[in-house]
Amino acid sequence: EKAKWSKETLAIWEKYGCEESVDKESFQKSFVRHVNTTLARSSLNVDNFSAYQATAHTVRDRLIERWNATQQAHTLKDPKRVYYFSLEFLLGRSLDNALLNLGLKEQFGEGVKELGFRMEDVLEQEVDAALGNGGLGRLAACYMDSLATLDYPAWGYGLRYTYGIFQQRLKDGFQMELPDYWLNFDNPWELPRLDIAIEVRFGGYVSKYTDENGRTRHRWEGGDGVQAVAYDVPIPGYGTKNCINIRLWSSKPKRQFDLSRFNAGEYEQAVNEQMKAENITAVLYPNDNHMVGKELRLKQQFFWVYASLADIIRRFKKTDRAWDQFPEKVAIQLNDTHPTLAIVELQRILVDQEGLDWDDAWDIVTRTFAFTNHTVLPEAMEKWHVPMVEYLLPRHMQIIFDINLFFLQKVEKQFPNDRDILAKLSIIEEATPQSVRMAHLAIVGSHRVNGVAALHSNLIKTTIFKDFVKFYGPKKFENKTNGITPRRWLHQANPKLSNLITEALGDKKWLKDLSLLKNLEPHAKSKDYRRRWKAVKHSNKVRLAEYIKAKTGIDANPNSLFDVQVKRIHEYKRQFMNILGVIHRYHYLKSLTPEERRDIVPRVVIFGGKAAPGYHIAKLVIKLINSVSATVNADESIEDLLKVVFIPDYNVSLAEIIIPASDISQHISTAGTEASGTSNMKFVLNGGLILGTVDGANIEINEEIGDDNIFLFGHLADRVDDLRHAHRYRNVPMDPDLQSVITSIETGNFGDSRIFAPLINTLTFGKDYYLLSDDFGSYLDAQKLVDEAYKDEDEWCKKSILCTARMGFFSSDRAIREYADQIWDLKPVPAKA
Ligand code: NTF
Repeated sequence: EKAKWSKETLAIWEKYGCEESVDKESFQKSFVRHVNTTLARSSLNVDNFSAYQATAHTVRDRLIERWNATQQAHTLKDPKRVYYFSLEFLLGRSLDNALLNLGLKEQFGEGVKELGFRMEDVLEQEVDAALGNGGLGRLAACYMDSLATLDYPAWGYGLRYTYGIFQQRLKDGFQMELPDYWLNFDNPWELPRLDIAIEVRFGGYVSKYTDENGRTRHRWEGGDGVQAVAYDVPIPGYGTKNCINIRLWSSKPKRQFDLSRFNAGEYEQAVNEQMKAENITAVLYPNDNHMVGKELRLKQQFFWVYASLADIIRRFKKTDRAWDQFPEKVAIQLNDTHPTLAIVELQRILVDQEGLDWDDAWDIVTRTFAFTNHTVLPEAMEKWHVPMVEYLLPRHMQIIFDINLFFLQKVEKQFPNDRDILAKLSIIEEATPQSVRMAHLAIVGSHRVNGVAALHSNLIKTTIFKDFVKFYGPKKFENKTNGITPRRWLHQANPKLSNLITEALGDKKWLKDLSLLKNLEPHAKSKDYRRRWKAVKHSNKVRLAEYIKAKTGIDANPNSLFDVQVKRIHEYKRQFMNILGVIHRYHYLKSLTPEERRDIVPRVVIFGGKAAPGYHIAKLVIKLINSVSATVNADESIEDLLKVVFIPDYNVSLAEIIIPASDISQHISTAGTEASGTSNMKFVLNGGLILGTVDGANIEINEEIGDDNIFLFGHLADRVDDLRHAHRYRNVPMDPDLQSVITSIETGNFGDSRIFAPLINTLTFGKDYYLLSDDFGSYLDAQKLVDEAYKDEDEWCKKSILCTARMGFFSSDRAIREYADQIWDLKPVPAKA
């Protein structure tokens, strides 16, 4: 286009195409302009929220510049790109993150102050983008931060839900869910691309025909269409000009409405189609580690992968390359099995539309995809009923059967006459009705499969996917231990600690190379440094105590030991064991003489987390925590020795307040159930110690930080099967300490005990599947060690510093480099200054 323009025209473009400045004055100029024009407000009518909007728009302008420059540079260079397919991106707030990653925090902070606002208040106005449930969605967000920071050519693809994860309120100690209508006000962190709209189809039928070469071909025809409209979310890297993109699809009706019906006066039916179309991306499914086989969810998955693949292929086709080069330009990472239909859809495009032979197409497909597994829990494994898939996606169902047929033929060849292994490996589960096992499809259609922590990656090879290892050999399966971004989880969430670290290390290089934190170790020996480290932790605890007071009315004394468990509420995560331990502590405290009490370390036990709306046992755990909280906090005889707090509506921005304030946090899943955990990494990075089981990434954290700096307890993963077997077939007596706590609940010490019967039954009739009784004794012992250790404040502080110093490995930068080198074959492409 440019070539066509006259010199004069070009000169005008260049004159005004210069970058927006980033100094204080230009901030103020943009801010006032946005107040007056974008917000259409007079300068006399600006509240904190308007100040947030004006600041956000000012930052957005600068973000878009970088976004444009990066996309242009990548288009020009046409390198291999990675596409991260994730049904969840739990981004949280964007303003503070953008200010820090762009290096604008100081001058813009000054600028806003002179205009009469405090940056802290401005930042508080932003609502979280909460398009995820928990660890899986937040991991995707950390990975995008690292991909941008390391200059990798990468895109995220996901859905733009109108409603994110529900907001949690408490009523009489019970969880209540409120819709998260996060788009109520304008969202400055997205760029609507209303011109990029892709028609997606459901239903219809398959027709067969013979092509000019005499080959039998298939065509998917008919069905109902909806539109996928693109919204782009810029993700700025830290200390680079690169800014990558997450493209989120929103569903819109194909036509405004059915004109014939409208003209016939059937207005309601006429808008029906419109409403149905908009339903698809209306709401995020609120289940963590649990599959619910709803048709709308399957529609979401297909809608998303269809639009994303069409978009990727459109980009690929611009360069006129042969199809066999597709995997040299495109890597697609499947974040769990949610996007597995992409494997089928790419095969359909190549065979039905592009006319490739099945085998050539399949080779391209398998070289393109790689699959990350995030859980071994059976209830989380995605399975779709064949009749449902057939009805919504008739051609895809045929292709799945064919993929399975060719796959099983190869299995048969390798293991002749082994019926058993065929049934075990089959993509189709033979039940009534039949189901598609999405994990099997994902493995067969990918060149690489990975778990998310060392133990987990070994477990998938020896348990759920062991027969695939027999067939493919072990090389297809590898480990990529999760990581977290130190930009958000230390620099942004804990600015005081970040400054103290920078001061000790001399510069901020550690934010891009977290292994440099090891140079903090010698400072653990400095008394003065320890004093200042402690002061930072204390002020973070004061900040959290203020938040707790404001939200719950509870007084949490910052001089107490802050003991935190914040994560989704789930039986396998064992918040139930934690609160039972609290009851045990409460009874113990009540049994002490005033003399004995003087030796007690006061504790504040803090809980937070959402339960899936249909998960009744998890909801009862929340109620029990709140009942115990009410009893204990009201018991004046206990004074400040024990406080129990449930902080409602745990989310990313709340995590940013809670995590830096923790002394000890609990990661106490039954061994072998938590694939990795990522908050464990965040706590330790912030100098919090952890109390945990030998599970997930706790194990690797232990290896890095050393036995002296972590409190591990409980049975190991290889004992779990036997212990469960014992509960099931023998009469194992309950741990006596646990028994007395249960009796206390049943006596009514924490309100009407009948409410809690189903919860208590999980330990008895439920055969204690998560092994609370087996681990309770060693849990209480570990808690005693925590109490003892905390009495020596100075020793504790040394441990705290060493924890932070030894966490370099857990940066998401390390994880992303491993993916890029070992799975994607991807090279950085800086967009340059
Ligand atoms: C979660 N899995 C795991 O439960 C966590 O242990 C892990 O840290 C995160 O993934 C990120 O890898 C899921 O949410 C899912 F979907 F697999 F159930």
